[in-house]
Amino acid sequence: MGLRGSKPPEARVLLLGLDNAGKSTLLYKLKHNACVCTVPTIGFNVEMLEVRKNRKNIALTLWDVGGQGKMREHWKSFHQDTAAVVFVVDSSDRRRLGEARRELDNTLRSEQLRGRPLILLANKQDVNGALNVTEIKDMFNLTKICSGRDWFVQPCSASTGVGVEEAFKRVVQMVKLPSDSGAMRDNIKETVHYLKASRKH
Ligand code: G3D
Ligand code: MG
Repeated sequence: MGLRGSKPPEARVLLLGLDNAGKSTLLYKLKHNACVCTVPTIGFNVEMLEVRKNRKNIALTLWDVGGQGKMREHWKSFHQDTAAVVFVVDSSDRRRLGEARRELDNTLRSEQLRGRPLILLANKQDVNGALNVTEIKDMFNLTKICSGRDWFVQPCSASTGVGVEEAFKRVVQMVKLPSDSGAMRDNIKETVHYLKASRKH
């Protein structure tokens, strides 16, 4: 926390990806350096981490929005004021790579995410037969779909922790800071209200 209760500016990072990609495992690994048993995320998990960037403290809020089909339609309500997108891919699940690619394509088409950096995490590298970074880059056609934004592919394993710290450092480096943190906080509150309301239906 900042001095005398002053809050550091917040930057929202979206953790997206299909269900089972490893988003929740990654979030817990980052926050607690622990592997916990995850259950499919219904709704969202959010964690805040304080980091330093450009000699300032910033609070990164990492939003792990449920990846199951039903929740994906809500992803777009998180796009506003997003400082970076982290898209997690299960590199070992070749069957679902096409589906993951379509979701990433859709996400990057969002007007509100225009120019926002993308960090693609090629997760589950510990699994035999997982696609490597070059294969993932080609498979997702990243050079083409990421024109006009910074992007990076980081191999990692959320279970073993290999590559997780590097991924996070990369996120901090690439994140775009909001110009108005007050407005950002209001937006986060609004999003929480929106999701709570939509879960009741
Ligand atoms: P999600 O939040 O993206 O839906 P989870 O995914 O974090 O819930 O993870 C889904 C499953 O993948 C979990 O297994 C989790 O342990 C596993 N997993 C996550 N990351 C890795 C990884 O890097 N390597 C391996 N081998 N497994 C991983 P279960 O069996 O609990 O469903
Ligand atoms: Mg989850």
